[in-house]
Amino acid sequence: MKLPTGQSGCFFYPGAFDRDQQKSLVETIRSVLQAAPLYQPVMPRTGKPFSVRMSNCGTLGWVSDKDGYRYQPTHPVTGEPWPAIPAALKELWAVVAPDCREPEACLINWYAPDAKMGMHQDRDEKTFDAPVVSVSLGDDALFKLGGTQRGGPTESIRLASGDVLVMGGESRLCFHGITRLYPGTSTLLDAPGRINLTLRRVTA
Ligand code: MD6
Ligand code: FE
Repeated sequence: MKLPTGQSGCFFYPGAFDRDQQKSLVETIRSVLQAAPLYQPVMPRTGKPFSVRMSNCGTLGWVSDKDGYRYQPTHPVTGEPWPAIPAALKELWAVVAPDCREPEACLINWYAPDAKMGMHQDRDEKTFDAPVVSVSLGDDALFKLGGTQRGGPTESIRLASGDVLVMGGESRLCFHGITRLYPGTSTLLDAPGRINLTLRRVTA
């Protein structure tokens, strides 16, 4: 995909997971969330809560609290190790990032209908050699994608259930965020809302 700012390495695969695959992925994520419940992260310093609730699977999980952003091997509330990354997601990684070592972290973001995600870069990993691979499930969302400098030109992509977005290469550090959801556009989940999964390699 050609970005407004010209970076290469960003790939969009609409409908990469069909309906049955999405259903099965949701069931798998539900069982992950039974072991590692969604919690409400807060912003470093300010302690302002995110509107998105989060959990993780993998050997490392991304967490945010008053002390900062980091990866850690255990759930911040239960203290338990994160569950393993489901096979279907490891298979996706092998297809879209065949030359990279296996993913270590899968961040699970849950959006209520009014939740958003501010513009950010994914830069807490020790290596940027591997892409971030994202899967959307449930209601459509508007994804805003810019360049590597905050405040530059952006474009918006409407992400639907089953879509996969890969941000690697020059696009790995591009700013991005979720502007809004379109509640009621998917019947995949029992209630309005959206799940986003992002797979990452954290260590070199
Ligand atoms: C979301 N996604 O789609 C938020 N990050 O809800 C991300 O923050 C993201 O989709 C890095 C690469 C791809 C992404
Ligand atoms: Fe991100």
